Amino acid sequence: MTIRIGVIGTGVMGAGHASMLASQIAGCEVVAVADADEARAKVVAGKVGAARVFSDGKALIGDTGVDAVVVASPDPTHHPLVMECLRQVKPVLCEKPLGTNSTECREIVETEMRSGRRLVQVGFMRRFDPGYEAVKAALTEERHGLPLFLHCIHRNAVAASYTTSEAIILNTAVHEIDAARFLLGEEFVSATVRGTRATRSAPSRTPQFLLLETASGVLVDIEAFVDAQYGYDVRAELVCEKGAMSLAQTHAVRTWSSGTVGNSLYADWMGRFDDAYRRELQAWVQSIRSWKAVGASAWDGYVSTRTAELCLEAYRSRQTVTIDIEERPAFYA
Ligand code: ISE
Repeated sequence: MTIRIGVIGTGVMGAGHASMLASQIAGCEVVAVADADEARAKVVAGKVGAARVFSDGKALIGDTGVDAVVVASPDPTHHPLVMECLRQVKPVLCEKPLGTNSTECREIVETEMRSGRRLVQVGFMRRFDPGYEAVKAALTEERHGLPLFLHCIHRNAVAASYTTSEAIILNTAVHEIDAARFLLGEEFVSATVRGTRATRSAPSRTPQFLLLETASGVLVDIEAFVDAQYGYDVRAELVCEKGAMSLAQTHAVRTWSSGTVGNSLYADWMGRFDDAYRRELQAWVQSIRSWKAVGASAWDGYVSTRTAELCLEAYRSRQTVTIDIEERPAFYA
């Protein structure tokens, strides 16, 4: 059975997902594309061979020829579109964040639980990155003993001019929040957050430094800096009792020139996590066929946003904030 997919949103992420689904993912076809900018949707639909184009995401979800939906439209549309997918009982892969706040995410969780079926996957693609997967496997087997520190770096070359200090926590550092939960398999209990001074290339926002503690006492630090100018750079090093593991950097090219040797960097996440996106999409399509959910759940979407919100509180108050996440419902075990 070929899964007929509708893609909502044709910006960088939506266009990327549509093209990957159409050309590299087995067991599916892209049959419909939606974007408020219908002309842009038409261009993407033409490239991926989708016959139907919509300017309204909800109309795409209601199309009887669409079996499953990718939501990659602007963040404020995620909650209403995912709620509509739940109403229409259609599996949905929603880009992060699941909602603009934890109340919206919680409503999705409650509605999905009432439906009795796991229909929502959140696009935290790092869970499908071979590097993060290898670190998780080593941790699960306790190959290097128990974890003590997780050092994370998340640098973007440039951010959109409207990006705020708050968005650096809610939209950028939230990746590390989810990745740390995925690796360590536990929740955070406290957060302290500070901004540095602003940089001269982006005076309206400050790079962020987050220090979080998990329930078992692992310390996780996150540098989130979206104006690093030189390229996209994501790193993580996990220090355990008798060994340490660091994500191998994946590089496009190594260059010898002018007396130096160096690796080129990807410009953004689309290149660095290309493999992770492909594996995420393939796993999602397979999960629809087998009705066995994979990846980050709606619960993970809720917890990551709730944790990021509390980090925001810690940033604003300059106080250490307690994080008290409710027990995970058995539905998401
Ligand atoms: C963006 O939305 C992403 O999801 C990227 O992975 C991240 O690096 C970037 O900072 C976000 O704005």
